[in-house]
Amino acid sequence: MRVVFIGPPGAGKGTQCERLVEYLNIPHLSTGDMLRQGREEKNPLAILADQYMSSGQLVPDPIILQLVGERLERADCAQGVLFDGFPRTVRQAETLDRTLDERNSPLDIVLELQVDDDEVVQRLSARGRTDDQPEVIAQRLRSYWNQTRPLLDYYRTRGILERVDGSGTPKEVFARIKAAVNKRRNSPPGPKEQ
Ligand code: B4P
Repeated sequence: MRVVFIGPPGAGKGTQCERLVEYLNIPHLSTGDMLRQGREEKNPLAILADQYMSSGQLVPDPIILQLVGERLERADCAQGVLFDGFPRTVRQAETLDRTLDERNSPLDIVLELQVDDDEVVQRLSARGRTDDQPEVIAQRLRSYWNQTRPLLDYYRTRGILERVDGSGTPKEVFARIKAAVNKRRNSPPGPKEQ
């Protein structure tokens, strides 16, 4: 399966993706993890990206698209992939669609993990990563509402969007995700929604 995970920062994407890749036995492509790993390895693109990440802004599309394009070339992505935190802009989504269409392997499902802003702030403040400072969290939420939320309509009109309630324990949330994924697996995509 080819799955996209969308949700505000701190919605639990990373937490749930770890479980889902194991369940579906597909590789996990997390742009956030790739950028952080690149930063550790002093990769020039990731170092450039760091100034955006540390201020809570989205990294420019060309940097992200280059990183993802290179990753998708690897053989393990041939049978399926879980995109975590990518795409985050309509331009990223359009580029991904074109790439997958060329391979005749379109997305199967887009999961929207829904958690309200207060809960997000609470979760991220408890984690304490360098970009989990209050003013950076506020900017990450603004980036989500302004640049990433429009993607939901993009995928809704394609008939592949599934909403999942991200509240409750990680186990409860994962049970809802499994149900949404299995519903799609057992029924082929319906006609496109208008
Ligand atoms: P990401 O690494 O994708 O980080 P995130 O959106 O903050 O989500 P994350 O995965 O960390 O949080 P999670 O919900 O799992 O992005 C970081 C930055 O990289 C972005 O701000 C941006 O600058 C850049 N970037 C990445 N991809 C990009 C792209 N495509 N385009 C442009 N820029 C890009 O977990 C949060 C916390 O909640 C954890 O501590 C977890 O333990 C906890 N938690 C999870 N589930 C919970 C539950 N059910 N109950 C309570 N706590 C829970």
